[in-house]
Amino acid sequence: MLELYHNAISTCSQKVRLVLAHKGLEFESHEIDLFGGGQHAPEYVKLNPNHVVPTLVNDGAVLIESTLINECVNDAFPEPAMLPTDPAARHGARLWLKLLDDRIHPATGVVTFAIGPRSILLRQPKEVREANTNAIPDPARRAVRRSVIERGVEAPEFAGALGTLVGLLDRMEQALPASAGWLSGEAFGLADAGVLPYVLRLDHLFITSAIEARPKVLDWYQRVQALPAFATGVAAWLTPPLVGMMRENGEAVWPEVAPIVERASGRG
Ligand SMILES: N[C@@H](CCC(=O)N[C@@H](CS)C(=O)NCC(=O)O)C(=O)O
Repeated sequence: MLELYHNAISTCSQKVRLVLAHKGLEFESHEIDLFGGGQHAPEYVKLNPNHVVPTLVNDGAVLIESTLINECVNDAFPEPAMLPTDPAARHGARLWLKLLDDRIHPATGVVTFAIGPRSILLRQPKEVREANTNAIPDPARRAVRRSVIERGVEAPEFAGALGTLVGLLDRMEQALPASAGWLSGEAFGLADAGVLPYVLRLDHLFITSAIEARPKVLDWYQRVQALPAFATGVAAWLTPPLVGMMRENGEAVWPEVAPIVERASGRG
């Protein structure tokens, strides 16, 4: 019996739902309202002391950290396999996961909060917004969150973070085979499920042209979106009004964002 504490739009939740869906696993859903501060509720923090989603409960075992959750799901439910069998190829797939955890996820937080839900958060009463920001346990993350909500794309952290995400697209373009092929090796796997939400987020923030400018990334993105697991694990959870609002907010700041994308492109 699987129970997932997650959020529809959260990248880390999307990557776990993609893996669960690819393996045909159903779960009892507990949606956490991140804009409303549900991640800081005392009963949730008992499960996930980092105040973040997702958390998967598998037969009473509480699993946190999306990359490690997906590894555990792949071990516990081996079919279809989502890592190659060759040790060096497994290492290659895991390098993508390490890159996501080390650099891409923090950068995505900056870019997302500077553009996407910023308008919702700025409309909240200041004391609610401050209470939710102050509840973030890590002081560095707390400071960055405050900075990007207050200053948007003008925040000092923004350009570097967006450059890191453009760098991900460039790495993918270099790594993907000329036609078809996956980041995880022969088949769609943990690296592809891990990367997808971050490419999707760029799309949702109106940074779509950076994806379209890289033919192998675009082909990979379209092939992931055609998988049944994408429909079940990602698309079914997206609410068009929220995605539409994020895209509109992205379009509004595109004049400031486009030159940063341009400068970062091809730098690796
Ligand atoms: N390293 C964690 C990161 C989880 C994370 O940052 N989750 C975000 C959503 S994608 C979250 O819950 N954010 C709530 C907040 O920052 O207040 C993982 O991979 O599970």
